[in-house]
Amino acid sequence: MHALDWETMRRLLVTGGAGFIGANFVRLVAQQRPEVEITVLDKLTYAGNRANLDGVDAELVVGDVADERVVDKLVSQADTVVHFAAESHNDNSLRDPSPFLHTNIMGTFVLLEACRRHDVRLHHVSTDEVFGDLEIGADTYFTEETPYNPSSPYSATKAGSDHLVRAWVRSFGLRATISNCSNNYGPYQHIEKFIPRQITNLLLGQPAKLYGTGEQVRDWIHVDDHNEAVLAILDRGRIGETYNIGADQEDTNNRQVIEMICELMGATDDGQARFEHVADRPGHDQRYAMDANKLRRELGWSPRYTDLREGLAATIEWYRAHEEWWRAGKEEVEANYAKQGQ
Ligand code: NAD
Ligand code: TDX
Repeated sequence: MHALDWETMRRLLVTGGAGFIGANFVRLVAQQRPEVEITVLDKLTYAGNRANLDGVDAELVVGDVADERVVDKLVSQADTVVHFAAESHNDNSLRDPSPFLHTNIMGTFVLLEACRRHDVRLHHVSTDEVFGDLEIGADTYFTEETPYNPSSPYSATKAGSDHLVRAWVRSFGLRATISNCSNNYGPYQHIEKFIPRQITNLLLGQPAKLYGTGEQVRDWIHVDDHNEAVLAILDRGRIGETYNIGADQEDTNNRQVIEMICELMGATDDGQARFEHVADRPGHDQRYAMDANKLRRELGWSPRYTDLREGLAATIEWYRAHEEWWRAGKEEVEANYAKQGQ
């Protein structure tokens, strides 16, 4: 199995490139590889935002990754595709799973068929959640060999998409790789997600919202570290392989993350952190922890953000400086959460 010759990557198609991780990826590529022509295919759902690509030299095509006509044309013009487009929020998948089936399963299928027809290299971006969850406090980690055991409609559809990619590699010789990454944080993350929700609540003088007891653990990684890993896989990854991505930061539970954010933002009342407990998420995964040794060893990748507190401080500053980016959508997001007692 051969790695991609990076010199041959000239025309890059990024699906979901107007969302959180995809837009940060497009920014990174535009900055590091100015010779690459970048096209973004994005449906601009509630999670996509044109403004995420402001000032970036990339063409945005507004369309659905499950639309065979538009996908076939764009893939035929590309030599490399990176697939971020997805419905990405667990809580939404519990309210209405239908768009998750459409985008995550059908969208991936349509893209795979186009890549097969045009013999185009694909990298599929996936999540640690496909493995299910781990016991809190146990010395266990997900490896690339951990059996899939997804819990929510979101993670089940991501698991399904990973299986499709592997089947297309094996059955049709598609030149594809997969990465499964842990929880990202950083600029441009939608305010429905845990960290930006708490930061923007506190900026508005509202309490942070903790599901249940807050003992759950996530393996937080800065979005730039995730995207550097995707570049390393495109550059040096072996076709047909899967790589776990994680920054070994699974020693802080949700409650501690909120306490850290409150402290960094000076949000304390008489020494009490300013948060409240709200209804727990049904089927809430307890702990995720990634073993990313294969990526580190084979591809020489390592994370630059190794101190969660520093990464959070920079992220808080970004949300403070970009209120115009998040303010308009805040009431609607909170109204939807309120309906669920969250
Ligand atoms: P996001 O929700 O912020 O962005 C998703 C983007 O996809 C949006 O711009 C949206 O408009 C677009 N999109 C949705 N449906 C589409 C469709 N049918 N056709 C075209 N575009 C469509 O998500 P994110 O957090 O940036 O996640 C990106 C990818 O990374 C997803 O595949 C997700 O599963 C994966 N991932 C996310 C995390 C995380 O912590 N956020 C961790 C690991 C993996
Ligand atoms: O207000 C909240 N309070 C809270 O305690 C929210 C929104 C979440 N939580 C908890 C639930 C989780 O234990 O925080 C943790 C993180 O929640 P999310 O940001 O919703 O992320 P998670 O469900 O862990 O999934 C994320 O990581 C894996 C991304 O949303 C996925 O796209 C990715 O695949």
